[in-house]
Amino acid sequence: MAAVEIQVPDIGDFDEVTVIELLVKPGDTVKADQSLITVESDKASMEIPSSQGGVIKAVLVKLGDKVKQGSVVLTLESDTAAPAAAPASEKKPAETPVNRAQAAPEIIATATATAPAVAKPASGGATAIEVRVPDIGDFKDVSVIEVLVKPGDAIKAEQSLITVESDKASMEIPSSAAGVLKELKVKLGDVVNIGDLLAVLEGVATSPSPQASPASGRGSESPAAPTSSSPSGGPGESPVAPTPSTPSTPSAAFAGEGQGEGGRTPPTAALPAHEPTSPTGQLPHASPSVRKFARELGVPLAEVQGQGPKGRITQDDVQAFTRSVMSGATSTQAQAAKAPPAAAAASPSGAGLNLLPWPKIDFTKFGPVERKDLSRIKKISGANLHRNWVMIPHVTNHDNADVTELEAFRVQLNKENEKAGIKLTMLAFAIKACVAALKKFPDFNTSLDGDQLVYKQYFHIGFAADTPNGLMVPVLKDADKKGVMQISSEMAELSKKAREGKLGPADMSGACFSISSLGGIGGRYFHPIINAPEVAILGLSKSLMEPVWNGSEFKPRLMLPMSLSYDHRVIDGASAARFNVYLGQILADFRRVLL
Ligand code: CAO
Repeated sequence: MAAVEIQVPDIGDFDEVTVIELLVKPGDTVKADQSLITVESDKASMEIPSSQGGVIKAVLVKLGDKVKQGSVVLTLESDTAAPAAAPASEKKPAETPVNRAQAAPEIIATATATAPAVAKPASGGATAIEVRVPDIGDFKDVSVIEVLVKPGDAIKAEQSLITVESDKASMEIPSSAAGVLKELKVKLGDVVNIGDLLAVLEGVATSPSPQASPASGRGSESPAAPTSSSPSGGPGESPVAPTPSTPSTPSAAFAGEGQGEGGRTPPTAALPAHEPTSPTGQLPHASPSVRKFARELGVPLAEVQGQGPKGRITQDDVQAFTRSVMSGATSTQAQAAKAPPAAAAASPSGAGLNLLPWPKIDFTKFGPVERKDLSRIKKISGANLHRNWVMIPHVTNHDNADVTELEAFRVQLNKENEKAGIKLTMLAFAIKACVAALKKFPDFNTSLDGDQLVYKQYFHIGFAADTPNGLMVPVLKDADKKGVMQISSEMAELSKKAREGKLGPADMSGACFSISSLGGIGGRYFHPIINAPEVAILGLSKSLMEPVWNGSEFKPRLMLPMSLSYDHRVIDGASAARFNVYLGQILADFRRVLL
């Protein structure tokens, strides 16, 4: 192992910058390209990455220090051989105990300048909002290397629109206003400068105001999210981190389990429903890594109280916010020391769980291995599944539905509609049957919100879809108002979009109840995990012919296994059994749907 000094790399036109955040401490193991500190000039903040991996021996800067290119940030025991930059040390270790390693100039920048947005009245009460390139400091003629949105997209304030790159850094340019994207004025490869028109949004004047942003003050800041300037990126990191917007409302926070790859789709939040604080009209001030961290957890940064210098949001703040929401209070509420409501299954001490650390095993000791990064969808849905599994007291009721007649009816309908290319699947009937059961047992169509149950008067049904990128849960809206034919064709459309990674946030939000059907694959009964804040989910397995006793003889009947998981805080076991029995009755005789 070699001792190495990590220096501030060439940070472009920035002369002296202030250390505003320490992201590591002595003893930490860091990877090459991992961010070590955040520095800030008057124009941008950026993270200084480590040029190599190793264990940190000493951090040589502190908050508030001024640093510039060449300043030594820290020393570490490198986990690689001494770099070429320090050949002398290999020859004369006694003379040069610490190798000097020049960090690669890979900078992750956050635009902290104003992103002007000018509102112009348009027809129909809507407002046309022009979004321009904000003051991005000393960067000139930066190239558009990524376009993150498309016309028709609903844009949130602060959502990244494009990624631009100079020779020193890349950064995402956020929208300063919310609205529907009418026109994108730039394309890949275009070169842009401060003031260039990026996009025209159509929106209503809400907070933040679509009027021209003031030139100073935190409220006018338009922080962008992290990107790495080099295509080489860090290990396991996409070179340009997608910047979906953070959800700002509880409903957005539960926009389905899986999300699209490619950064156009907001992440699913890993947080339970909570009351958002009233918008301040100010955009949050946080470093790229903290933004990324917040996005991964689904934490709406606008609601986090920054405790760092100048109100900057740190990783600790995001974690504290997560803990407070997990315990049923927002950070502000937590400060007010409110008692957690019933929805908070995990109290602050419970949320910690105090479990043994995850086993760290060198698998290569036992045989050859290959490592692959989890897909983005797996990471997001994993966080959701884990939370739901831990926070919801699940019980699963298993039952069978006799679908002999229904299957015959389905096959007959499919024959009749073969020419029209319409194919009805059992899942479409199951969705319709679930709507009838939800109407009869309204407790299943609720969400727990503190000490209250929210009864929904609409019937949007989520269904789990297996896609090459992982599990997605598109939502079939207003299933009560649709026939089985329409449900089938919409399901086919949504499944196709899911497989192609084209589901938008609206396609995945608002579900009241979900169905996970493994019937096309196989298996008998399973334990589906509830998709919070829903309170129940139905798992369907493969139907098989079984001998069923009809009181006088065994008859072959097609039996569909149903596994209904329910949140025991909301639903009693008896209700769940009744729900399943009723569902079975409908599926056995579909005319009951009409009753
Ligand atoms: N019993 C027996 N056969 C069934 C069945 C059941 N319960 N459900 C479906 N089938 C049959 C269908 O009739 C079809 O057969 P034919 O081609 O002969 O008509 C075949 O299985 C394939 O059906 P399908 O899966 O394409 O269609 P679907 O409407 O049942 O399901 C979808 C659509 C999107 C839900 C499904 O493709 C899928 O992705 N399933 C996996 C869901 C999943 O991963 N759940 C786990 C979530 S938790 O990790």
